[in-house]
Amino acid sequence: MDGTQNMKLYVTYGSPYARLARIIVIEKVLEGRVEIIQARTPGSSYYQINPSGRVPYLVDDAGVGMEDSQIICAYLDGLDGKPRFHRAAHVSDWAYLRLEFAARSMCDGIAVWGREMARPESERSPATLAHELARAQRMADYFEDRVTDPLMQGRPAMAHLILAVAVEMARKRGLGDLTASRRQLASWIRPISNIPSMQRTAPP
Ligand SMILES: N[C@@H](CCC(=O)N[C@@H](CS)C(=O)NCC(=O)O)C(=O)O
Repeated sequence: MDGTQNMKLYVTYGSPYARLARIIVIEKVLEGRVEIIQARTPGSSYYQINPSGRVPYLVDDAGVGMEDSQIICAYLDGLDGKPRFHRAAHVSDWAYLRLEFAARSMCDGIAVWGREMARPESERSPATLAHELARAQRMADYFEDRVTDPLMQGRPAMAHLILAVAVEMARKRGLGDLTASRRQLASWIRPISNIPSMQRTAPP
């Protein structure tokens, strides 16, 4: 490595999906290779770089761009040939994949809540907010029963990171503390929230 940040990761600091990519950059010691750039700043040409306009978006060493946290995290995690958060054993482990995709689904709903809350109050949809609040509560109940599963214990994989990022986003965006009165979820998230890469990427 020559210390040049050849890759570019476009983010917003409040996005849970961009946060996942930022966590992997830190965990895989890629900060010297990946420049983190805030997207969608006033007057920026981000829509010319990524026509979808979403974050995260990664431009690799060869200048090739890709969007979506799922592929970006897998790509960054696999650069050294030793993926830690995308284990070979998980690729066809349906029990693990069910948990990872349930966590993604929970995160998607909380992101919708966050987007709704970012609108002026008079433009918010009470029906959408109620729908997402109920979904988040159901998903938190689901994970309260599953965080003791060996697949959700031990070294974190993507399922762990996604669930932790979703729960922290809910708290930050005013949806509520989903660990309150969920004892298992509360003790599960504590050590994950304390991981330095989680702390360094906490939403503003
Ligand atoms: N499935 C995508 C979701 C990305 C996404 O929805 N990003 C949001 C920020 S949380 C975004 O950029 N929204 C802006 C828009 O849709 O215009 C992923 O995992 O990266």
